[in-house]
Amino acid sequence: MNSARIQKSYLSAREAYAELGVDTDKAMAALAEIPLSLHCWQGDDVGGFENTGGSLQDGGLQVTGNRPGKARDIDELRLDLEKAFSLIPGPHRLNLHAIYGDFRGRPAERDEIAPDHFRGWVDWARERGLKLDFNATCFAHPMAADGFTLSHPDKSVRRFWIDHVKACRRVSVFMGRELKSPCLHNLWIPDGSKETPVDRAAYRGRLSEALDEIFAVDLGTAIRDSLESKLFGIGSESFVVGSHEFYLAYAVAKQKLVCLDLGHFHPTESVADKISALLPFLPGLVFHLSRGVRWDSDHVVVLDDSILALTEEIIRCRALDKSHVALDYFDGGINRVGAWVTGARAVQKGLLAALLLPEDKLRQAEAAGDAFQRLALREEAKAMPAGAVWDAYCEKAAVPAGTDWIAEAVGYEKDVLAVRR
Ligand code: RNT
Ligand code: ZN
Repeated sequence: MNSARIQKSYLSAREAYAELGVDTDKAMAALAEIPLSLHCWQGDDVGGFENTGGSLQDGGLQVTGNRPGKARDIDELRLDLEKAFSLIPGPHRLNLHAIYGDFRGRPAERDEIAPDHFRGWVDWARERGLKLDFNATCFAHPMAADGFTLSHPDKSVRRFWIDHVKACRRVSVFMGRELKSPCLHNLWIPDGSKETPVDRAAYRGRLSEALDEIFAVDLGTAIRDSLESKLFGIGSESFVVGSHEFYLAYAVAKQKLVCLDLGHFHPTESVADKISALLPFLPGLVFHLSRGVRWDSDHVVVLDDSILALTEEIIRCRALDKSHVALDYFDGGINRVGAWVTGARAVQKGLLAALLLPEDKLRQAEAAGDAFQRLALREEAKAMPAGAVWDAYCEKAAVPAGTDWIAEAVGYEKDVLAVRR
């Protein structure tokens, strides 16, 4: 995109926003302070680098699409991530799952993983100014094949997964300390069933006990723990042990973070509306930005109403300090690097749109009880030139503005991804 044109459009946009009392330079500066946690698993369809013989479906996740080019090892994944990061403006985090450790030469069962398996990731992240987040992987493993992990009726299965999550928390502390930024450790488990169990309470009682054991050791400030609920999954249509109510109650009682995945609620339920209700009672919220389509929850994020509502609410509630914004989707059917960038830029555009709203005027109208002006102003704000501010922001961050990055993603797929067989 032509730099002179970007500047010209920006100056005109800046004036238009100033008329509404909005400072576009301030909005850009605020956006530059918001880290996004990019999910590593878009790069290889949640495959990971271990070899346990488990299949992804042993845990209720499914990736569709068979496009050539998924990362086959750590080096390829890092290369792809570097490409993606180069097309996304601003500061970043990388969100790793336990199955993405470096197990070359030192294979480990899930309950044996250790900081050493992630030293390479930490070094790589440090060199690039990235921070790391982490997830226990309680799926895609023979021990999860019957759909239960931490709430499993069999004590030895529970032991295995409890030990896995404990090990993952230790890895998180290592990452947080090494990179001098608290590592978010998020826990999602697939536990649930296709049909309704007779004794739901027993499953939830066991999960609660398992969590108590997992969190029994206070690991300090280098780690933050969050719990992610789900409404239903493949094979857990009738019952999910870790439902929203279960984790919310647990998190309030034990002061853990709650992870709200946009694809894990009833389609008409507003995740944005939950923020102001939950934040007063929780140490923080994690957002898994995803896009639900009918029964499936993991489509590439686009700038739709749910993202706009959520980003607006995060800004409006002054919730940034207590929010952790992460991406969570996987599409194996399109350019995988392009999928990362599409979602990340969509979220950033949503945040920018929120930062550019004429907040003072809207608050004044509300305080005056003027619902009409509040409504009309919000409507007009939708046609303001936010795109011109976005382009200027990209240029300032030295990443391609406008549509220029698309050609780069296409070229990368052609030159690098498509030749992987
Ligand atoms: C699954 C959850 C979970 C996973 C990742 C891979 O429904 O959304 O967050 O997508 O941990
Ligand atoms: Zn999620």
